[in-house]
Amino acid sequence: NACKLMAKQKVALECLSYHATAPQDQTDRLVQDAIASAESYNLYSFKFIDFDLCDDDTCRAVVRMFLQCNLVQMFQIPYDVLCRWVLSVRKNYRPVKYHNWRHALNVAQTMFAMMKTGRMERFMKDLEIFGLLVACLCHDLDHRGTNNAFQTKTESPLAILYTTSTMEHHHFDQCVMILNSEGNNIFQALSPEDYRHVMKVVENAILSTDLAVYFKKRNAFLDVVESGEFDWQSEDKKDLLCGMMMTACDVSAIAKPWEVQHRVAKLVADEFFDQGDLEKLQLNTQPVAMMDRDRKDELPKMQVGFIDVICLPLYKVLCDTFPWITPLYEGTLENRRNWQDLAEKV
Ligand code: 5BB
Ligand code: ZN
Repeated sequence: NACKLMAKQKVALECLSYHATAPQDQTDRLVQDAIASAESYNLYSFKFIDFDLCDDDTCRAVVRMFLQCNLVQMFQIPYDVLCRWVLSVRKNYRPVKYHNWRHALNVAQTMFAMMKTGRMERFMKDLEIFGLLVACLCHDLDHRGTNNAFQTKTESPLAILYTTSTMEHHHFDQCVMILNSEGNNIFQALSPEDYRHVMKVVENAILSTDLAVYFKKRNAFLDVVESGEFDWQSEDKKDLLCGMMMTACDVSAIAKPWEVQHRVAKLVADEFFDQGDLEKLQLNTQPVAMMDRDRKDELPKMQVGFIDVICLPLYKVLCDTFPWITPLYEGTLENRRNWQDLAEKV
């Protein structure tokens, strides 16, 4: 426990020097900005791409999603607080190759599209939609481009603090820290009961983005679906569903048009290779194939494995239950064919 306390202090100190919320002039500018339509940002589409958006537009697109879900009015979010919070969240992502603010935006947009175009909002309470959007935007906060196994291997303070789902606990901590910063609490008008509920939704959702948690919960989810009970209202079932939706959004780059998927997979690979380099240099160990630059020819084969083991089973069961999200399944199948073709060329 003394160990944990030390670790906590180390993490706190490290974060103190890095963390800051958005400055007032930046907030003022976003508050004044006109927010373009959801259609102009292509927010309703499962083929949404962030590549052509400038940094300012990424924030405007997020504000548009909140407006479009009527969350500002419904939960009386002061508009300047919403704008400051969005900018603060963006600021607390690091400029790593894949797990950066753009990834968070894409995950949130897929959640928005699943709710609206995928017609899943009818199974959710407004407060849960609010919580899920927040969770998507915050789910990888302060990611360092290295995974849980790396934290454990390097005995990082974070790994001492949290032995399982190390990074995901940290992402949630960062999320809470931003909300608790002056002028950033978009939940400020909620009743104590709603506040507790939405924080529970956010926590469950962020912790569910650990792939280990997904594997642990997937069978329970399949059981619920197979039992044919479409009553998603009970608490545990709702938590399971929210967790599966988070994973579906987190990996949704795999369902994008081929050119986009190809480009994003390169970013994922580059981040993995950077970790592999650290392992070779700092730890003097041989990284797994996925993180070994010298084995980049195996990328197509690994993507096929990723699709078969993680993505298609998830999208299949979700589509069987919620048919309007089928574009995620079809897009993934199409990319599987492309990766398989490339794998056969090597
Ligand atoms: C994933 C689970 N892992 C513990 C072992 C490796 N696998 S994998 O074989 O399915 C795999 C997945 C192998 C290579 C991969 O990318 C090579 C570029 C991927 C992969 N993962 N491909 C992707 O396009 C994406 Br998106 C992802 C998800 C990456 C983030 C996963 C973060 C989980 C948080 C702990
Ligand atoms: Zn993520």
